Amino acid sequence: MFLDRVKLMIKAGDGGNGAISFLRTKLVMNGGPDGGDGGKGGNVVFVATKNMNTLYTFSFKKKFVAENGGNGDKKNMTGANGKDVRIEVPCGTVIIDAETDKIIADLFEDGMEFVALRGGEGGHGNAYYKSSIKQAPAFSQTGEKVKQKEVYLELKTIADVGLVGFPNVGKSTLLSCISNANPKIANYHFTTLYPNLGVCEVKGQTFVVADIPGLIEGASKGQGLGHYFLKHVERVRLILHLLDISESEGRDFIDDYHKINKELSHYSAELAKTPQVVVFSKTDLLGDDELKAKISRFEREVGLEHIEISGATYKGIEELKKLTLEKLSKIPKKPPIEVEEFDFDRRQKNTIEITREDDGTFVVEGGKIDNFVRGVVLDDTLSFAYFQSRLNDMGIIDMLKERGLKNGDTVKIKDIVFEYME
Ligand SMILES: Nc1nc2c(ncn2[C@@H]2O[C@H](COP(=O)(O)OP(=O)(O)OP(=O)(O)O)[C@@H](O)[C@H]2O)c(=O)[nH]1
Ligand SMILES: [Mg+2]
Repeated sequence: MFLDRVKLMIKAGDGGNGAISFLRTKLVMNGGPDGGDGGKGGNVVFVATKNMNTLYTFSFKKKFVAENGGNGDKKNMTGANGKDVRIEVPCGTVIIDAETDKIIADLFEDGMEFVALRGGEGGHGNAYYKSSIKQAPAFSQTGEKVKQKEVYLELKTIADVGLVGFPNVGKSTLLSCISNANPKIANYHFTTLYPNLGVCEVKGQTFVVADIPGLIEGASKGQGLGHYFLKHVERVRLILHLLDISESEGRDFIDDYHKINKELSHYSAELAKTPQVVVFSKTDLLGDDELKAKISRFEREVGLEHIEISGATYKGIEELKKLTLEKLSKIPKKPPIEVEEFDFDRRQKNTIEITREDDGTFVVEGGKIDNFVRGVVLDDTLSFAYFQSRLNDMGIIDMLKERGLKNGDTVKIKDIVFEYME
């Protein structure tokens, strides 16, 4: 099975909670606060590897969750940081935000890494809150909770060369002759059901060849499987366009040439501009004179660079490998897909927004608030007093007053609802 688009659920680890603890030893009865901070949650990291070429593994596993940070402990022990979850994907995997459909990364090169989601921050332990006024804070901060997200992975194969042509023209045969790949070859249409990749070596240099199956007339409009696979030709630098010059299936080979090109240009204007070399296959099935006559006709009517091969006798195979390498040396690598400036893992830590409900209640929201209320323990007077004084320090009371806050008005901050008193 070939899988080149999947939806995954990913989640970074939550931060660990800070601890509440006071030092107690034989010698010190009522020591100071020593609750340690919580550890940071693990990240979600995607890693490109050349050892995979489909997204097949994701048909079983679609959920990836990084480890949560450990909670802080007594004796100022910081919680352990959560382990990252590392997701290996084939080179050429594009990561798309399922919510906005925006591309967030293009992992085009082996070893490339992308941190998609960062783990939550650990909460501070009560030791952190000790000050000259609060000698014994009996509260700590909870770890930052992070949300899960959904992404699509879409594979746009990274190959240097794409083999295109009608079914049965000998694409897989050619791939098996020039590379280490061992594709299925048979005398019927759609033998190959998904793109095969092979590495071809010439004079100590290598390039990657992809056999793109299923292209037929109407492919760009969704006929057959071709349209589905055209995205794998998008990034090739050179197209080897195979034409069965023996016309073993009764079609006109020049007609085939135009039809395939039409599909490529319908799919994308960019693809139509990709340099091509025409490869005449199955030349062993023609006599010399017949072959010559057909080639002259092609030269008159089309006039594109071409080469003759036979997968049966190996004629032209070495020449084709050398020609391909020579061509590639002059064509620059395609750049990765441009990714828009966009923070997928957006956490607006500094925002404060004030709105009013129908009954006049003031609602305070925003990233800064999320962070701040993590430390409030409602049934602890010290903690609540700390919360109130921080509301002043942070300028939130002033902001509320600007919006018309008066004595007796109700204020809602996350789960905390209180009546304002000057
Ligand atoms: N005589 C001869 N037969 C060939 C040559 N190349 C391929 N064939 C035969 O043509 C048939 C189709 O070859 P494949 O390589 O499977 O063709 P394909 O283009 O990959 O076909 P699909 O995967 O169906 O798109 C097989 O029976 C091959 O043995 C050739 O150069 N000469
Ligand atoms: Mg094939």
